[in-house]
Amino acid sequence: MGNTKSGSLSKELLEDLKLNTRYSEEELHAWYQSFQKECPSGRITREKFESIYSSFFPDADPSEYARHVFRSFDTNADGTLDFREYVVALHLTSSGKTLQKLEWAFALYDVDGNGTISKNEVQEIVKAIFKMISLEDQKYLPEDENTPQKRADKVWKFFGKNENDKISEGEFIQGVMDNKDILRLIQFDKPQKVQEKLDEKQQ
Ligand SMILES: [Ca+2]
Repeated sequence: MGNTKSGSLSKELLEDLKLNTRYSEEELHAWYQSFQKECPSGRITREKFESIYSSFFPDADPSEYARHVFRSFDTNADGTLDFREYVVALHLTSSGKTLQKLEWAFALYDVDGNGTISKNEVQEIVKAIFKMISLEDQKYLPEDENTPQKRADKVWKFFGKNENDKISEGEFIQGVMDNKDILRLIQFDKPQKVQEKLDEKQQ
């Protein structure tokens, strides 16, 4: 592997990222600098990722959710993210096309990576999402979705599934596209806020 000089973004990688994300050359250079500073090894470990994520949620416990997000980003499952994986992932989850975002959401929910989503997997992610919502905010959730169990039941019912059924990627994407309510139930509803903080951090 051609290891590029530390401190500068290789031309190849720059072209690649300009093509695959919405970020400009200037932004990518700036991101790269701060990435190098935070992660001199050129890779973000899961622990580092969790600690960055946690700093956005002082009143809650996002470590479980961060662990799932990290897994969904770490596509070759080597336990770290390099600069390219990191930038592409942030692009996809913040400003990617709807289909790309839903493919990512499917990967997030497919905890064991076997290509289908089980009800247990929905419960696991929803539980992690709840840990990021402060107890105060949880009081304002609608009655039929104010616990992880109720919310998972609601999602499962929407897809018309029996307890032991599975959801395929195609069904998942179609279902969410057909019903905005489901999108709201499956996602953590402050992604914009998180993104703003991430952007701030990159300055
Ligand atoms: Ca699965």
